[in-house]
Amino acid sequence: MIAMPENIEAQSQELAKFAQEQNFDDRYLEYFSDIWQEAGIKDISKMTIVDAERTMQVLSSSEASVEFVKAFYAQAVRQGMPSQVLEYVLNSDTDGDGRTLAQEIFVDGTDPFEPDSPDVAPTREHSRHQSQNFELEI
Ligand SMILES: [Ca+2]
Repeated sequence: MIAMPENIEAQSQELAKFAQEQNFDDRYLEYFSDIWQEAGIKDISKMTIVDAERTMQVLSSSEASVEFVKAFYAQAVRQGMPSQVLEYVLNSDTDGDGRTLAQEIFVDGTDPFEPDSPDVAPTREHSRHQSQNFELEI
């Protein structure tokens, strides 16, 4: 289940370091607080694994970017998220693609809540077709 336990401490430190370097603006902080609220968490320092699951569900159902997910948990670290909860989050593989959240946000740069298939690039074929085909409807 746990993919790389020997690195979890390093990953936690990495996130903590990232948190120190960040200066989130008010807009970000507002998004964060929406997520805490939606997940029903009032005190980050008393978070449990169940709470962590809920934050991941909320992030997963929102259209959060990788950067946002990283920033969100970095801010949580700053606000005292318990280390065992952080480790749980970092080790989680919500999308079941075999890569942990930590691997996805630090190494792959992929969405930790969506399985990725990098070999399947979206086709651009019809964008050209569409532009030739516009209609003046207004
Ligand atoms: Ca994954």
